[in-house]
Amino acid sequence: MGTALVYHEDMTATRLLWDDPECEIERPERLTAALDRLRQRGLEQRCLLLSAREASEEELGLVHSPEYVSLVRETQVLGKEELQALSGQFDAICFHPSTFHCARLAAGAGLQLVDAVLTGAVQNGLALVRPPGHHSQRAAANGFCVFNNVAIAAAHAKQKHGLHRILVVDWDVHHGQGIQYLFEDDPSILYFSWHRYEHGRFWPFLRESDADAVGRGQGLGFTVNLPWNQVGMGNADYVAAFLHLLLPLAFEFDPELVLVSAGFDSAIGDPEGQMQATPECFAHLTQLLQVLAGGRVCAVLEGGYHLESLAESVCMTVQTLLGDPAPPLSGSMVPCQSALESIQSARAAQAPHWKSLQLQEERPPPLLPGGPVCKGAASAPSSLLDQPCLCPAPSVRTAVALTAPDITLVLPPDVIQQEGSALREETEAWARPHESLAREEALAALGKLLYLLDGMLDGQVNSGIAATPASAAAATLDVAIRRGLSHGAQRLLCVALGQLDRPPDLAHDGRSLWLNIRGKEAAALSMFHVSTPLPAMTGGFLSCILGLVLPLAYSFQPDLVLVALGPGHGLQGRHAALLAAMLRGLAGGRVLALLEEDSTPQLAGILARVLNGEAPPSLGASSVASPEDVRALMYLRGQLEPQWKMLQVGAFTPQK
Ligand code: X5A
Ligand code: ZN
Repeated sequence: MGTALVYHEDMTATRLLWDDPECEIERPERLTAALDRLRQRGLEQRCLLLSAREASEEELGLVHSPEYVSLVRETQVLGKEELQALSGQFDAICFHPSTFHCARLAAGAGLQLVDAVLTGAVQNGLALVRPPGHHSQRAAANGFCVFNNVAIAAAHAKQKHGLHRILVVDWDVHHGQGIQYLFEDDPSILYFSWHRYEHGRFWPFLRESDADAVGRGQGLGFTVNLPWNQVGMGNADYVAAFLHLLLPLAFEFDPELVLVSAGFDSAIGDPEGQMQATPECFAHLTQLLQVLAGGRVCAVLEGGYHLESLAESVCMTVQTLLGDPAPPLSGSMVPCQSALESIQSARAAQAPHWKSLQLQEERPPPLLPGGPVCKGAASAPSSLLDQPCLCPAPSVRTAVALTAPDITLVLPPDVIQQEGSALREETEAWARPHESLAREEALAALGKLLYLLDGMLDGQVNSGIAATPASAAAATLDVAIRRGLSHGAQRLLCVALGQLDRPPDLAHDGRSLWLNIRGKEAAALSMFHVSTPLPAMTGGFLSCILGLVLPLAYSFQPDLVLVALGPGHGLQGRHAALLAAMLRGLAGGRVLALLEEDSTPQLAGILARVLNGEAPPSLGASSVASPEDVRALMYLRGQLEPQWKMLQVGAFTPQK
């Protein structure tokens, strides 16, 4: 469906006319650096380019007062001294004669992007704009921001497109207090912001940036603040915030559109943020948001002042919007204590308003009494975590290798149906230990699977789907795991649904993590051998994915993922699609899905599209997790948290 890139070079016009150390970082080169890098990477060429238009005064009036719009209009004819005097009336603002024009283009760019997405011209997009918007208020410029681009886009999406639920994700390192003030009492706009806070000692020094500001009136619970009280937050902290705070609320909210206040001053190297997240992290954040709202994601640039870091992070965002898999995250995935405290206090503040956060209130007793069940290695295999992952630059994004290619299987043009098969002798050699693989059909399926897996391990193919004969699902999976581990995978994550047992002689050496989701009780036989029941309802399924599967997967940092839908997997198509879409964030998207031979073409089709980068369908309003689901999850968290640190979310303290 495509990705829009909205821009206009006039937005490079506004610049600082006098000495002001606070404003000087917001320079025209921010836009040119980002755009040049997009060109260099061949990303601009893959987008639908839209030339930004000016927002009308009526459109600005969606969130700003007429008097304020007039005041900004009048700056066009002011001289330098007058501009400087007027700028002084606001905090961190430096007007220029071109400010009004640029700010109208910035707001207009957001409107155009929303229109392009909501009319179906594109799936998603990015608006590269100056000046930024999220600090601007109904009648005030603030923090380099003149008109509130994202707030205007949200109000427009409601008014002109009749939307009822819009999620605004503000990943800029500053608190977008302007957006918060504008929608404080509006339950149709869920505003999430994380920001450098340092207990109130960081700009804009507001009490209402803290986690206990949760909205007012009808809007209670629709403002979500995650204050960072230390600098140096990194990839693990950001991903943990998404998994444990933003995404549970976002799925419960079920937005029709996601707007991103995409500031990149939260990235490594930025002088304002002083954070540590690498550019790849923004690929992951983007990919995680793309599972919402049917993939309708509109990102609008806010801050980002380190030109190199900004340019790289913008590329990561656009590349992901285009459907490319996110590159693996570097560094060990262990959230810091301060981040966990912040996430926990935000969860506690929001818990009264969100069912998905009320899970822990009942504090169930351990499922199995007695001592620790984890008998694996005592800590994460750090030496293994440091090994470089296989480098993905595949020419084929997704390949489908089914044994009986179904003509009713509708695939996107760039998903290929694989014809090839591994050599007969080789296939037989791998099949030999398994009686169930002796039959001709089983061998044929295995040959295709091995060929596909080799293509993935060689880096020619990124992701794929292969068939397993019903009678030989476990044996086929066993061969796939062994072959993966002996042909280049350093760490293999296997998510097995249904009746599939862990291959008995698979070593607990840290090279594979086995997660079985099936109808039995929760158990962690070692840190590399986990099983949990399959939740029946959407709410339980979501908390299993966000609270267990992804934290384990992000902690383990696999370079190959196998997802097997085995006998009796009981997974609904849309749930399978969501699981595949989210696992695609691991291993650079090197995900192989194994389906039972008699799976429907619908299931194969939806998985192929999702693995190829299409958004999974929305799940709709979801039920809450059942007490049994919650108990299983809590039990496994308790067992595995010491080893897999991304599972950690601090103890829940119920509010009065
Ligand atoms: C959009 C943005 C930052 C203002 C900082 C003022 N504004 N010290 O990042
Ligand atoms: Zn910022």
